[in-house]
Parts: sequence; structure tokens; C-alpha cells
Amino acid sequence: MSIEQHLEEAISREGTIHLTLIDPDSQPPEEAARIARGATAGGTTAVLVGGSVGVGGRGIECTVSEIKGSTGVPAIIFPSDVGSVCTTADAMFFLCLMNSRSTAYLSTNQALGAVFVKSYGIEPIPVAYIIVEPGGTVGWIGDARLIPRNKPEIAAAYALAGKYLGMRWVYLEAGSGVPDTVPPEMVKAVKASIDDTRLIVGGGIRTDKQAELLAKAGADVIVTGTAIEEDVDIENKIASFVRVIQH
Ligand code: 1GP
Repeated sequence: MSIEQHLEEAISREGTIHLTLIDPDSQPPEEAARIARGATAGGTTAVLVGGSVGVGGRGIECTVSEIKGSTGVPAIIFPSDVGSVCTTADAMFFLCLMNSRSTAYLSTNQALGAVFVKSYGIEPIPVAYIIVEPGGTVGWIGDARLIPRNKPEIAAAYALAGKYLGMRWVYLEAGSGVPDTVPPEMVKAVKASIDDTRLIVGGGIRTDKQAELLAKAGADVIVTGTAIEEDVDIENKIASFVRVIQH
């Protein structure tokens, strides 16, 4: 079964699923594996590996290997640029940063990375990536024209364009570690516009209540990173996210 089918099946079964983001630049590979084991025990469906700065080369290779060696869940690359392609990943979110001003994030990194994705046999999962205010580090690095928080119709239009361009997943991003999540009203508007296209939401989600509101608004996938970097009881923290976002 492909990783995309694995995600699809989990969504059909559970309603909304949880993915754990691990930034290889934030801890040594063994610590990343410990986080991944806790998250897996808590019920996360897959681990995303990525970050905006300092991600590439040996750091990402070793982190992915350690995670795969110690958990049964897929390791999916969440790339910042061509340097994030990693030989041992199961899959990669093949992102197009829809609201970037820079061709680097619209198509150049994709063209440079595609050759490696093919030769390493990594499964590409096509994702329309849309960055919303405040946008955090990724908004700056990706040269995004941030979607204003009070303009859900703009996010919905970008998401629909992604769908019509053939992307099967849309990712609404507020930025890692930001104080506010993507507004639930925006999630609702985007989901209404893309229907059965899968919607991923991440950035700033720290509490069960936030995760629950976003799931209720229409997110098929909730991504958290910082919430567990700050939390010692990883298994319990993830388990409570998973509990509130399921059907
Ligand atoms: C992934 O940016 C998110 O989309 C992760 O954000 O670190 O705030 O959970 P947090």
C-alpha cells in the first residue's frame, strides 16, 4: 500500500488524523527517535520530518533512519527546498507554495528535487501549500504573500486552484510556533471549496481545544510539532490530540 493510501485509509477510519512534525535541526537523531516512539504510542499516523532552516545532509538522513528504525510509522519528508530530499524517506510532501512570490518555491526547487525523488524511489504526495498570517519562519523563507487572517475567501481560492491543478492535498500553514492557529472559519471556507480534496492544517496548535475546533471546521489532518517539543509526556499529549479530533 502506498503511504498516501495509508493516510487515506486512516482518515476514512478515524475522521481526522494526527501527524507529528519533527525538525531534524532541533535535537540529535536518537532524541528524534524517542519523540517519534512516544508519538506513535500516542496514536499519531505518521511522522513528518522537516524544518525551514538547517535541514539537509547528514542531519536529515540520520534522523529519518533513526525514526524508521524505531517506529512502525511512515517517515514523510516535509521539505523546505531541494536540500531536504533524503534517500531513506518513505514519502515526501511534494509541495507547491501556492502564495509564494518566488519561482524558487513555485517550481525551481521542485524541478531540482524531482530528479532525486525519482532516483531514490521516494513516493511524492502532491500538496498545495498555503501560508497564512503570521506565517512564522517558513513564511519569510518561502517569500509568501501571507493570506490575511480575516480573508478566508482568498485561502479558499488558492486551495481550489491547487485542486484544479491536480493536487490531492491542501496544507494550510500558520507557521511553526506562532501564537495563533489558522482561524477555524478559514478552515471551514477552504474545506467547503475543495470538498473531497484532503485538508491538512498546522502551525501554532498547542491545546486539545484548538485541535478539536480545527477538526470540527473540516481539517482531515492536524499537524503538531512545537507542542511536543515543549512537552515531556509525549505519548499522553499526542493521545489527547488524537482523542479529540477523531469522529
Ligand atoms: C507544521 O508548522 C507546523 O505545519 C508545525 O507547527 O510547530 O507550531 O506545531 P507547530
